[in-house]
Amino acid sequence: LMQKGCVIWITGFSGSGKSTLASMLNRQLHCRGHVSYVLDGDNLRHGLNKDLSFKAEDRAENICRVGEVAKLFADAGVICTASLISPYRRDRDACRALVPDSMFIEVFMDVPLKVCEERDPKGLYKLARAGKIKGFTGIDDPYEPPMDCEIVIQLKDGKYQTPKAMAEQVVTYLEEN
Ligand code: GGZ
Repeated sequence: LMQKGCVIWITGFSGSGKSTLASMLNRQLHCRGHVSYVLDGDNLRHGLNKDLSFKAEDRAENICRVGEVAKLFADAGVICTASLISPYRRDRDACRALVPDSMFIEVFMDVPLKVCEERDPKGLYKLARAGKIKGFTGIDDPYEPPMDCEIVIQLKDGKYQTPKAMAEQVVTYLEEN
């Protein structure tokens, strides 16, 4: 019996743990015998989306293209996880509108900017604060958190949860719905 495909759309600040969750989720789904695939914003910007900048209209185009690709995967029966900052509500909602509502699962990485900035895994916040990167999400570009999403991933006692715990939260949602 073929599994039903869906789109798992992970949104949140740079450094909030989107890619970590996406790859652990991918692993857990594989282990359970599902076919899944990850579309990572940062990776795709080196290929499919390498012509796009970080200004609002290019982010919208970036998100729209990934939404279309995710839809194709979902149509093919794949559990497709997209991890992009996707800072604008309107762009995320446009992706949601591409598939039946029950096939779009929006996951919000609810990590305060301060925590992401302290982690700063690639040193990008530091560059943005120094004015060396312009239009960085959270510093001098907006982020609009989801108002009604399917899953919220939160800190535990002010600290990041383990990748395993975060992925299990999503798998549990998928099993229950
Ligand atoms: C936000 C930026 C920027 C600016 C470069 N703003 O944490 P990362 O480094 O590895 O991933 C981020 C990635 C964001 O790409 P997305 O395709 O997810 O963004 S969006 O959905 O908004 O289109 C970050 C890096 O690119 N990066 N410049 N100005 N993030």
